Formats: sequence, structure tokens, C-alpha cells
Amino acid sequence: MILRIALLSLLVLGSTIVHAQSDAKQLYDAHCAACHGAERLGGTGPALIPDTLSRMRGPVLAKVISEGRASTQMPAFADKLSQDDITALADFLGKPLASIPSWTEADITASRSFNADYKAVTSPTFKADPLNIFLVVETGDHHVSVLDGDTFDRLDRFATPFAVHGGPKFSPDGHFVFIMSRDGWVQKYDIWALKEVGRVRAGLNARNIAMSKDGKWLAVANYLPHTLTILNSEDLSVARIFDVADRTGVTSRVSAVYQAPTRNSFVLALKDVAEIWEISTDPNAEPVLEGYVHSHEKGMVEAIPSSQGLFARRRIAISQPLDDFFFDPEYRNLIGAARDGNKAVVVNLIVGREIAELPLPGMPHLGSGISWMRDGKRVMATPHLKEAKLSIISVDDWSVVATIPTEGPGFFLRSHESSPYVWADVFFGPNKNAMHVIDKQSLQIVKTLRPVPGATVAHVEFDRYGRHAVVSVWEDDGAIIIYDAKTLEEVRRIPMRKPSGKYNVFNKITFSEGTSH
Ligand code: DHE
Repeated sequence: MILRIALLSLLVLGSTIVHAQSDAKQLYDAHCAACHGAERLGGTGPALIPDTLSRMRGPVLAKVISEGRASTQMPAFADKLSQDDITALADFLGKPLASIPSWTEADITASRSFNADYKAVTSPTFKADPLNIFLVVETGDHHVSVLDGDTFDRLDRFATPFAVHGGPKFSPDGHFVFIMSRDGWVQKYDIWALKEVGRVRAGLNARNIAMSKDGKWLAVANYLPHTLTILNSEDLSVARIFDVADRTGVTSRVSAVYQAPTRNSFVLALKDVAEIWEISTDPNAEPVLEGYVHSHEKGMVEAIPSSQGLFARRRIAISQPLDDFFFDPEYRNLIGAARDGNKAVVVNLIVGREIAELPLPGMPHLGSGISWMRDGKRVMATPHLKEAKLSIISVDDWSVVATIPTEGPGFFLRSHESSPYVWADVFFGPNKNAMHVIDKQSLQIVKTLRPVPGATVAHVEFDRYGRHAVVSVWEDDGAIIIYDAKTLEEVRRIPMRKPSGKYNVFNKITFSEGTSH
């Protein structure tokens, strides 16, 4: 009898869950699909899947559905839907898709669009130093501000695709910049003309982009689908799509792609398989050997057909997936964080294998690593996402040489060749309003800035000469604050809408040791 009741209640509960889900799906079809796509993959509005909504979950999502989004076309639904409907809808949007959707070359090509107002120029249309331009990503209303790096005057402010993430990538001459959104859109903007050129959707959920050494190719790392898309940077057409899978066919998300300038290649971090990929951007690249097979016909061991030339792909087998890289300045080695967040592994790109392992508990955020010379030796620093400290590592022998306690876990680090200081934010926890300034030689915190009580203060970028350091007040009614990089005094404050990353053209195209790549 008891069993019967239990079974009955399970059945009722099961049907309630199924019922709630189908109701939520009906609500989605009726109210959201027109803008966000029948499959939640985006349309005029962004994709609504957990992969792209990132940290916007549950109550935060419900609040956006209720109240809408200022400065966007997202309306408020509080007067159309009940609180229960809104909660059900938010839960539904937080659920992953049932299967990995496809996004083919034809889909990418069909998504390309170009700005009819854009006319190509051969020199800058402004007087400012084109190599000292700053881009500031304003995530509050999905815009980018273009600033003169000498006067900090605003030259332009343009709309970007929804939810830009990661560093924009510049053409080697600093003429063009490419900006990527989590929905996989890549926007091309002409800095000299101060105009958007066009955009293309290279994936459904993208991680970051990398520019090839010669500026001809742009690689887009995708979580959805499991691909790396290589675009022709000139016209945003598809040059190649790599389906990403290991030797045994297990597919993987690409967690990041980086340019290795000294190697004329892209290096890929794969999220789900124990391989690192290197893709050559050299048209004359040597053949890459994939491995050997036993040929019964010839009775001998034969090399598996290898790729060569442009986009030749090399697989480097590693002991476990690594998804966050720092490279040494010569790009001979990379150091990646292991999945358990407790150690890092060094992979030598020349011999193609792991050469060292070091204990780094507390989730090192190696993608934000920077390096400098200390006592004649190169060291690198990394923040930790889960511990209030910075680790200083010797690049010579990959040992941890020092640990600097901070006021909380940080996200980003920055310095400049001409600055004696490293700037480190405290992104998480009660002290998120603090910005530490650390002496590169003594490794002591020399000053902690707290420009706005209670506000998140994060991410720094220097101008090309290292005279000024620009800090984000990462709030919706935020600002950027310009500091004298020597005296550490505030020089100017410019209001902005939740400014996140800032990028100086010169520092980026010269791969300054003080910036992450
Ligand atoms: Fe980022 C860069 C991964 C969450 C803001 N972030 C990067 C890069 C990677 C990465 C691989 C380097 C790409 C590049 O510049 O080419 N980020 C991740 C994550 O895995 C993580 C932890 C989880 C996720 O949701 O993807 C993550 N990142 C965030 C945020 O929550 C941040 C703070 C806010 C946001 O906009 O999403 C954020 N990430 C940034 C910024 C950069 C970045 C501003 C560029 C830093 C730079 O100076 O170059």
C-alpha cells in the first residue's frame, strides 16, 4: 500500500515537472522565440542558453524578464506574465540544450552583414596617435568607447553585439579591430575610419578570438558547436572550420585560442580532451606527422598522412585537459591550469610534451598572467580565482618563488615595461573596491587604491608609454579612472556604463609583457 502511494506521488510529481517544462516552453514560444530564436540560439536578441547567459542565472534572469533591460529592445514582462510564469521561464532558460546544435559554413556565410555607410580609408581620419588609441568595452549597454590615449578624449562610441567577452584583437598595423561576443558574433571595426565594417556569426557560443601573425586570419574558439572557425579577416568569409575531436573521435569544446607570434601559429586549449592543438598560419609550414600505422599491404610501419602548409594541425598529447594558458615571452613553453584547480602543468611547444608540474592551489587564472625581469631573471605572476593571493613563478625553472597575500581573489593583472608596478584587482569578496599596486622587485604592496567605496574596481590598462594607468569602476553607472602611473594620483574620471576590459593598440600589437595575450 505504502509503495503504491509512493509510486503514485512520484507519477504525479513527474507529470507536474513535465507539465511545468512544457508550460515554460509554450511561454518561451509565445513571448521570446520571435527575438531569441525558436531554438534559443539567438536572433535579433541574444541566445538564451546557460552557456552564453554565463553567470546570469535564476533570480537575476527572472529580474531581467520582469523588468526588461535598459538601453536595449528587451521589454519588461511583469505586466504580461505572472511571477510563477517568470520563474518557470527563468528555470527553463537555465537548462542546457538537449543536443549540440550545428552551425555550418552555410549558416556562418548567411550571417555575414556589412555596413553600407562604411568606406575604406588609407590613413586615420583623426589627429590622435593611431597607435595610442584605447578601446573600452562598456558591458552595461554593449558599446565600445574609442579614446585618444594622450588626451583621453572620446573619438567614438559604437554598439557591439550582446555580451562581448575577452580581449578584442587588432590587425598588426592597428588599423582594424575584431570584437567577439559570447554568442559567437565577430564584429570588424575600422579604427582609422571610426566605423564598423561588418559582422559575422562564427559560432553559437564562442570563447575568444586570435589574430594570425600576418593579420590575414582570425581564429574563433567555440564551445558550441565543437569547432574552431577560421575567418578571412579581410571579408569575414570562412577560410576553414576544424571539427574538434581527439585522436579517438571524442569531440571537445575549445576553451581558448591564442596567437604564438614567434611560431607563426595558433595554439588551442581544449576543454574536454587531453590534447593541445597547434595550427600553423605559415603557408610554408613543414609537414606535421599525425602518427604511424602498420601497413599490411607493404608489410611495414607507415606515417599517417600529415598536413602541411597553411592551417597544418599538430596535436600535442597531454595528461589531462588544460584550459587556461600563459606563454613565456618566446612562446617556447605554455603553462596551463589543471582541471582540479590545484596545480599547473608546463608544456614545451618545441618538443611537444609536458616538462614540469607545479602546485598552484586556489584556481590560478593563468590567462591573466604577466611577466617581468626581477634580479636578472624572468618571473610571471598569476592571480587565483579562489584564493586571496598572487603567485610569483620563476620562468627559468617553473618554481613558485613567492606568494603575495591580497585582500581577496583577483581576476586581472597589468603592468608595462616602463612601470615599476604591477596593478592587481580584488574582484571577489567584500574588498572588491580595492586595487593593489605592487612593487615588481620587492613584491610588496606599496599602495591600495579605493577610489569608490563599495564599487567593484577592476582591470587596468596602460597607455603606450606607460605614463597613465586606466582602471574600471565596474558598475552600471561606472567610470574609468585615469591615474598617473608614477605618482599613483588620480588624473581624470570619465563616466561609463559598466566598463570592463580596456585595450591599448600599441601594447596589444607589440605583445607588451605587461598585458595578457
Ligand atoms: Fe573572461 C579574457 C575565460 C569569466 C571578463 N576570459 C578571457 C580569456 C579567457 C577567459 C580564455 C582570454 C581571451 C582573450 O582575451 O583572448 N572568463 C573566462 C572563463 O573561463 C570565465 C572564468 C568563465 C566564463 O563565463 O567564461 C570568464 N571573464 C569572465 C567574467 O565573468 C568577466 C569578468 C566578465 C565578462 O565580461 O564576462 C570576464 N575575460 C574578461 C575580460 C577579458 C577576459 C575583460 C580580457 C582581459 C584582457 O585584459 O585581455
